[in-house]
Amino acid sequence: MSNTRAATIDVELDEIQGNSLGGFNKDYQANLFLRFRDAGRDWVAEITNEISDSSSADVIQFNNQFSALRRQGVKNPESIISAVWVNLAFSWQGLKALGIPDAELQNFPDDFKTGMKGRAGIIGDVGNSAPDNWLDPFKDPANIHALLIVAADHSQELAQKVHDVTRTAKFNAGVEVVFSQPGITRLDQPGHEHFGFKDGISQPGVRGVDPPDDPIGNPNQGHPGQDLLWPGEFVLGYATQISDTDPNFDGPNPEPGDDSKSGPDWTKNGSYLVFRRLRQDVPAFNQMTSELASKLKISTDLIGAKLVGRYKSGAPIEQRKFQPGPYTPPSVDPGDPNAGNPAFGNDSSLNNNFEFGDDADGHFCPVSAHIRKAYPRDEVTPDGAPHSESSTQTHRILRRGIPYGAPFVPHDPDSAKVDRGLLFLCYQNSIERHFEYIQRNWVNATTFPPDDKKAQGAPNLLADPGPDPIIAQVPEGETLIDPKAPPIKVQHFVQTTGGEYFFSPSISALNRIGANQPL
Ligand code: N7H
Repeated sequence: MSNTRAATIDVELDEIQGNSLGGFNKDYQANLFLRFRDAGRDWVAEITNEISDSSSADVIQFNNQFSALRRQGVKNPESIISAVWVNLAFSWQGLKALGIPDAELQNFPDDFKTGMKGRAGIIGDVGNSAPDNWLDPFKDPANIHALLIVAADHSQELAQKVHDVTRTAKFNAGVEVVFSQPGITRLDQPGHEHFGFKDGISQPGVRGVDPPDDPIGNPNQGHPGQDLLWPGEFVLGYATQISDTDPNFDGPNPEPGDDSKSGPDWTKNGSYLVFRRLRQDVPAFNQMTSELASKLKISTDLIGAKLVGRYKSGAPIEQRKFQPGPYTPPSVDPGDPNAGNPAFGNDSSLNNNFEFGDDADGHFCPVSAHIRKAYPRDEVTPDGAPHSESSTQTHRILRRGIPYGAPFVPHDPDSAKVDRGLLFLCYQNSIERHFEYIQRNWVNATTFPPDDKKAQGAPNLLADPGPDPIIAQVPEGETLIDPKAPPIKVQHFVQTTGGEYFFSPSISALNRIGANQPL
């Protein structure tokens, strides 16, 4: 990544809803799935007033202030500043229910028109993750017209806002709540998901939004290890990544590609949103990791890190770059948090600054680890070297997930029965090219990442990598944890229990929909 050409772009942040480019990042979130009645548009006009104050410009400004307070040593900045955000996205059925003309509706891409239930076969929702086993509201997508997201720093502020926006005459006349799904971060382990791992560390950097922040002055890098991508990968109407590059260039192509376009013209500054309700069986996951640890004679910390690619603290397992001299793995695994340097988990200048190319056989970070399957960085992909990294950067997502359900309390039989998991949300310019591509070609593909030496008759790996050991929807997989040992059986404890595809329009498009004006 030695290129030094700077590239800037103006992004209309006031026009773009805040959870896409900004990221709400709140402790409390209400997710209201709505069905429109005939007067749905009048309510859209009303709620757009709220959404105008929850643009990406508003959210980014707030998040910057919040981070500045943290840097000054304030432990709980939400006791000094807080905000409540509101965003809205429509399913294709919802746009239809609002009376968007058929010629425009047909212009949307097939993935969005078909919806998540219809695409279950493509994204691998089978067995207990199949739509027949989803929660009732998601079994009948014709009733899910919109997703209203309300997010807040404090539970009382969230409750008040939800009350305010759902008690108006226009809401009662135009909308019905089909399903309400609360999200709440783990207050016992802030920033960690229910299996115990720190989440939300690695996100793509967006040009025109995230400033270059690289100590060696590379204008194409955000935080060290975070490539800056063209905003059109996530929002419509802007330059995109180019999927190939000069073979001598190290890193993704920094030149701007064509502007992203999808659906009718009024989709500019909009983004496609995937919502997925993923249940996690935490006691079963814990039991499996301790059984695997005794079988392999390693610590539970290390087996967890091998499955995910990061220790629970967030420290990447791939951290040789920071070891002085040639790295030798310790003969006894010191375990998390003493593995390597615990600061790797929290320090944004360290915790994402790694690649996989020097560890092609997965000796340190298994080729099957969740973060390696879901974002292979400089890994050779089926698109083939030397363009792999440029191509990989056309399949990134802005993840905006939040846990749901109370954390698991060991030895409490009632706690084991609680429904808990992750509400997985992500934004992109095309669901097929981003979320679905990751599911289909990487996460669920047992041969991904490919063995780059196999074709030359000297394979690096003893077997195929296997499915993603954390999120693959088949009950278990043969997973390659050690390149020179036979794969091991890993059971999977994440189950899809519902979801839908949405489109999050620009704020001016929302205004025009509400006012019943031509789009
Ligand atoms: Fe994953 N986990 O706790 O194990 N994820 N994820 N994910 N995930 C990541 O780097 C997890 C899910 C991605 O940039 C971390 O920010 C769980 C889906 C991507 O290096 C952890 C669930 C999809 C990344 C988890 C779940 C992805 C990522 C490390 C479900 C897409 C960034 C924290 C219950 C189809 C990789 C971090 C990168 C990171 C976990 C779901 C994708 C700890 C438990 C459905 C792209």
